[in-house]
Amino acid sequence: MSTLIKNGRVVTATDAYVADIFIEGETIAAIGKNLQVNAEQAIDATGKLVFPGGIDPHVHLDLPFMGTYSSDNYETGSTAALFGGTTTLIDFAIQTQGQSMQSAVDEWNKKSEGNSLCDYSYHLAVTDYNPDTRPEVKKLIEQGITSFKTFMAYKGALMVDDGQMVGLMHEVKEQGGLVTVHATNGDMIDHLIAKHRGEGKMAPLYHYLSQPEVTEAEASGRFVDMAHYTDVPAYIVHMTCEGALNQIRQATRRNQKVFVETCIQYLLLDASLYESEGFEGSKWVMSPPLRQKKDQETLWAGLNQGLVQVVGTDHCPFYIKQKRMGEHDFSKIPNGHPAIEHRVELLYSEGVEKGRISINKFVEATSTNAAKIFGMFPKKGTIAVDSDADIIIFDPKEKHAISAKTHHHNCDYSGYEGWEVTGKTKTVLLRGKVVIENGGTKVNKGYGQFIKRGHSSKVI
Ligand code: DUC
Ligand code: ZN
Ligand code: ZN
Repeated sequence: MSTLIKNGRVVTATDAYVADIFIEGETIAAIGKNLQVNAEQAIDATGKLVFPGGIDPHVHLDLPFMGTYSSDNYETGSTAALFGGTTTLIDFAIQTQGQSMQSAVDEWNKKSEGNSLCDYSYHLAVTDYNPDTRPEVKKLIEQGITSFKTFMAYKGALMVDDGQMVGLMHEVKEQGGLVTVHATNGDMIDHLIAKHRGEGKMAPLYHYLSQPEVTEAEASGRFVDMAHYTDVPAYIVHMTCEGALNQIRQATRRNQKVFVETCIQYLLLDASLYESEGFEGSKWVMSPPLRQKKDQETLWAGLNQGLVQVVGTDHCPFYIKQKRMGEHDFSKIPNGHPAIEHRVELLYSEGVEKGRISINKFVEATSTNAAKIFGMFPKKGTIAVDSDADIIIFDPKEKHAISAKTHHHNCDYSGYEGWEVTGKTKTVLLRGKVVIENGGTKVNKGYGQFIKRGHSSKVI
């Protein structure tokens, strides 16, 4: 199949110009003005923006967590992703303590294979690093799983101690991978949760008050120091606050680069939502929690200063009835919320349209930097000759409102209900095929492929 996208404004991390894009098979064959080619189909993109397909590197599909499962599986989650312009997602295959890393990959393959509409990969979430599991790092990198996630919180289930962290970092550095982290001080948080519960403070607000900024700043600093000592490529997921970002800023003085991801909710929403009526605040119970308005400003500044490279989602939806597991105890509310469908449109509307970031920065943060950091560039993350034809055709003028009534997440609420957004994903191509058009999907589950990723670097 060949396709000609005509007259769109092609925007990459560095350029913006009007051109035609000629696609043959799965990849881009030519880009230029008034291309004279014989294409089997043509798409008129006049007046539209043409972006590289979005990459969300922080997604949890069908995740067993806190006594339940996140409510989007590969079929529903990848469908929602495509509707919003995300063509590749990276999920977390989570090792069960006492078992191998490979068994986590096998378990996640059962969830994903034949079910995804978009392309996907996994980070391997290492919860048990020991002499038996150490040789698996090399084997996973050979399979194209080159990033290793760690948790500094959730003791007894996911958390690794500092000895395991440093051991893993040495090995990952040796084998050419990247270590990522959920950086919050688990022991301190567990103490604060127990304290609040002991005082009978059970409302969703106490989820927030059990994870103060210092818990994230301290753990981020500790992680940065261990990464510096071991010299491993490193990445902090879902950063929320000024205190944590200051640790990164400080590290730049010794010329250390640690990559930083924030998530769209931390740029746009704040902790006042935890004071909503009744149990409403549970909709935004996630870890780390939403922060203050001053932290939002810090994160926007971090994007512009090049300290924050990626905007993800930590998409991890639960139905209200699942959230009600913690109706009388905030510590039992499943952590997470739906977001994958709206990341690209919200960042465009609130970032580019409102003048907070440039359109090139938007492409970097939604696509290019994740492709570079996670070993998929230039196959993914840009619009260039020989790259995969993963493309969003975007109407920058169309206004619409976000609602659980119209979203494609398998979830009965939206954290952004009623938000007015300017700019809409109209048509999406994934590896040369139109996958979203006229408000519908054009492919079936199973079209999405596992993407083998390459080695990591400390610089992009
Ligand atoms: N945070 C969440 O909110 N959900 C899933 C895991 C996590 O770290
Ligand atoms: Zn996390
Ligand atoms: Zn997560």
